[in-house]
Amino acid sequence: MSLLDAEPLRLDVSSTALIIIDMQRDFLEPGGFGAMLGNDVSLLRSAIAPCQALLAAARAAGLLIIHTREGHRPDLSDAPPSKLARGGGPKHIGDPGPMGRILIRGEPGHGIVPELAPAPGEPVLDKPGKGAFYQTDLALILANAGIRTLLVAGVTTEVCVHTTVREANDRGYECMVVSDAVGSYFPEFHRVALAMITAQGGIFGWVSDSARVCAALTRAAA
Ligand code: TIU
Repeated sequence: MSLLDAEPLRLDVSSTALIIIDMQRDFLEPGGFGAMLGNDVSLLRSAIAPCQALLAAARAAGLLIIHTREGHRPDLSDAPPSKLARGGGPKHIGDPGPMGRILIRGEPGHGIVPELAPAPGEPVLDKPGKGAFYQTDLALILANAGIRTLLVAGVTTEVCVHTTVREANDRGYECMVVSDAVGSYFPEFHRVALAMITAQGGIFGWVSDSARVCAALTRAAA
């Protein structure tokens, strides 16, 4: 399978995984960390319905589905001081927020939005950084499952999605970023981040939309 031959998109379900990045309440819900920093969370919430469609199609096709969450230990020992110091707003990681301590594992705001709740058996990966490969067992999980291609969804397009795609690209994975299933607080960053992925003949990977990817999954599962 080549993702270059994407008309119509063909997917090998046995070597493809769906990874949904950081669809957490703290980033997506009004009153969460993202909203507290002055961001318009509706720009991220538009990715929820396409992610739901992808989840349903991926589950029906029997794909490996991985969910990630960005966050830290309650004692913050896994958070670099540089990360804790930045943010610009009145609140920082670890501070009390409306949904518990901000981006701390186990707190309500750290959880995945209920619309995209992981199903039993779907790995949920806690990551301390932006990239999903950094200090996690993602590479091991993918290798054990024989995965070569990642369908990538989640937030935010230019931060955790991009970092993960770059990490995956250097490790030899094909990445297909699902344009309407990713989102950013900054529409211009979203647009340019997607353009950067496919520039120069697919410098980091490929971009499609949820309708085409779901159709490909449905065809592959038939
Ligand atoms: N998941 C993710 O992208 N974390 C961020 O901190 N994103 C921002 O855009 N800030």
